[in-house]
Amino acid sequence: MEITSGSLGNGIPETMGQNRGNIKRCLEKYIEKGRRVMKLNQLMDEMEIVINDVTQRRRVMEGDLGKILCFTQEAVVIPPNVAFAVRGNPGNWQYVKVNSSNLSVEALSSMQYLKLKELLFDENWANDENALEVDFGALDFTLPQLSLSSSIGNGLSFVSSKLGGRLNDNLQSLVDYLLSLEHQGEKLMMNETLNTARKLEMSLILADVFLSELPKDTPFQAFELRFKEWGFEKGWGDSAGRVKETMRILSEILQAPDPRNIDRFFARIPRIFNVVIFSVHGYFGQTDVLGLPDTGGQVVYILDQVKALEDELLHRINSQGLNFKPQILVVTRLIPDSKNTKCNQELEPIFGTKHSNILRIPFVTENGILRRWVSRFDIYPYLERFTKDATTKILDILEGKPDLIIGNYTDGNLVASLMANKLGITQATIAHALEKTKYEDSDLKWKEFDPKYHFSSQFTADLISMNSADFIIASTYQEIAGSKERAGQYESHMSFTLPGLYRVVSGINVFDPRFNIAAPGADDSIYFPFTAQDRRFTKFYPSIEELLFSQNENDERMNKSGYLMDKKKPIIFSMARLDVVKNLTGLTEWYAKNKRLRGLVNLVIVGGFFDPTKSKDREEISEITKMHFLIEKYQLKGQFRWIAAQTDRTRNGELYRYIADTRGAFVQPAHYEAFGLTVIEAMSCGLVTFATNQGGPAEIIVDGVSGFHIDPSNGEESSDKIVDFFEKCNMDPNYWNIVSTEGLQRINECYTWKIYANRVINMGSTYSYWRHYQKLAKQRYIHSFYNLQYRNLVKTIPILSDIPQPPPPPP
Ligand code: UDP
Ligand code: LCN
Repeated sequence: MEITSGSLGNGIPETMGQNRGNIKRCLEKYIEKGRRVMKLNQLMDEMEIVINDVTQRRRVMEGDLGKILCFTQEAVVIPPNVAFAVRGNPGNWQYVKVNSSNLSVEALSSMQYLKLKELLFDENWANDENALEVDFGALDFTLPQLSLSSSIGNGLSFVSSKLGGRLNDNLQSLVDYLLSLEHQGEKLMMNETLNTARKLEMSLILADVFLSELPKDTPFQAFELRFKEWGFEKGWGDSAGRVKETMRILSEILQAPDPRNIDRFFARIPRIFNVVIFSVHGYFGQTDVLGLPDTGGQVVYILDQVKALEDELLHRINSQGLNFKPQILVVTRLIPDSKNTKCNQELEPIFGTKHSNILRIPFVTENGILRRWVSRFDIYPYLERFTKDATTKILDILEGKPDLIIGNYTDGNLVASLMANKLGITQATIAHALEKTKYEDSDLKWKEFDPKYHFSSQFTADLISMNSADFIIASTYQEIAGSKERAGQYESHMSFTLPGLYRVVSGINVFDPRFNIAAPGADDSIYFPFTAQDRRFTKFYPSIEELLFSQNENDERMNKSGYLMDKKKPIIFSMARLDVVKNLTGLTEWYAKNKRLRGLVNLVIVGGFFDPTKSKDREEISEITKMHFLIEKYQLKGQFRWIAAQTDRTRNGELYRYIADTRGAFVQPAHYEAFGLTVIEAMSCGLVTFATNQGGPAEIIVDGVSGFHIDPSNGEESSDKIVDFFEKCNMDPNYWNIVSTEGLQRINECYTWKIYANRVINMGSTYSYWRHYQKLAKQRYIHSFYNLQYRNLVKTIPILSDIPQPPPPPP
């Protein structure tokens, strides 16, 4: 095997090794079934078939083919060639084509590799020399990028260090930026008197001498007028001591900009007061909405986020010596047919905040206001009009522009991009989940998926908003760049193809300094340790016991959903929306098949409805049916209880603790979980947690220390791991406590809303300045892409009507 390009590194062989015979047999096996995409596990399985001797197989794995396979994510087979997509490190991809006849190796560009994939799905298009290629990277070449995989997601510190260099050459840009600061028509920090770096420097020296004479706690108002004469406005601090510190930091920056001071200074600048947060789909409300279709962690996250951000803003505004009120508006869709929720109410104050509200704007179509709920997959045709109506209302309520717009999920991010771009406002995006990674080959097979999921519109919208955002907030590293084994959610948008539509040569770069990690937490007034007996919500005990154990023979629920015979057994518990990806039916089947586990513990599942006719969600309906089937097939009644979705968060908090009292465990078995708030909630209650190794939970939990990872693709291994734990607890009753305590410690150190809010507001301040370095050309490119691609794709999605539609004619 020969590598023809000298540029390949990172473990890819340079020269031919031994084992030619075995390598050839292996490649011949791969090409035997003709053209196809193969995943790593298939490649390994087929190798095992061909080379069944363990020693020989080890030799192959230590040799040239092994060096490729070790890092391969997938391969495209087009006889006589097999092309491998090799990922040496997070964010670092290389592509090689190996000829199965003569074992020659050729390095491919990502574009060449994508074309090979396309040949499998749309040959004519793949061969079209003028097929559309999307290349956002071509517009970013002048901007600095991170270079180390380990630094991905640490954009803010990188930006601070780069700003140092830029300020060295151009201090005036900082002066101009400070001169632009104002709120509600009031100038902040300084006025035109200080319009050059030199003048500013001189006045700072003067002010420093003056402040040194004053007691530290002298209020700003005491010297406000004197400061104004020198050109300084309010916003530097609430007291002489604080003002002096802020001015010193700026003086040091003007003398020699260094990243630490830049960080500290931007954290003090009065730049963010009013924030708009878009979360368009679902039933966005504060009560009785969780468990409704599409309404899950995103709502929980945003409501908790608002409280944390408001607290942080109030604290900062106070220490800046200002008395403005921060306003946060969560903007969502108004749903007239709101199922007894408040989702038909235009303005609703947010509990636990002083100045934050939910603003609801209806979807309008040619037929007027749309009354019904719309799935997040079908939502795109309404968004442009929604943005327009929302913008008018927001400007009216805030009496001006917001300072920061944060989008959530594809729909909210797109709306945020449109509004931010139109008004020239700093924009952040939050994915929660990028659907592309949830469904295997959703890009290659987009034509198959589109009638149901409209992924062509969704992926196009995602590309638009991730490229127009000033900064991107991620919950974990893995969300951006995955792990050693698996590509990250954003990483999967680096290069991909939608055959027949467009080829993404460069969609997003995970080394982009716009990426930042700020992990959410759990509301500590609801999710606190089970050991805090005096704080426990004992009033819920009767209703929780009823939920878990009622055995009323006439109870419709019990007959259908099972009951628990032995109340003394520990309970393993799971709660999620009843989507396929959450794999609650998978967990039920693992449990059902594992005799040891069934003998030791009960299983309780919360999610969905019992009656499939009550659901309007396609996936939920199929999962409900499957759950009923499993209960019957495995005769689960007596050991298993299925409880419908629960909308009361406070009681859910107590439910986690109740399960902890049984010395049970929370199990999160998802095929893939973008972040996983339930994992944080369970651990915050001190409940031992087993969670999927696919996605966020793999990073939240340190396996075997603060909880356990389970493999959703290997139910037998996973259920054995759970039962082994309970057996170990029977031998050593303290073992449960050790894992529980470690879990709590992990949460306190890394997953709190306070840490989150501080980071996000710092990002808002710094990127509001950094965004001036972004290129106009990129915005224009995004605009064209929106107009020429996105708008056309959206036209393929049917616009819903409130008038009941006749059933489709029989086939
Ligand atoms: N949840 C709930 N009742 C249910 C199912 C879920 O209150 O019947 C809550 C759960 O406590 C968590 C959120 O919904 O706060 C789910 O968030 P997660 O990140 O686990 O998943 P998502 O639904 O966002 O995919
Ligand atoms: C959406 C998801 O799918 C979850 O994994 C997250 O925890 C939730 O949003 C909050 O970000």
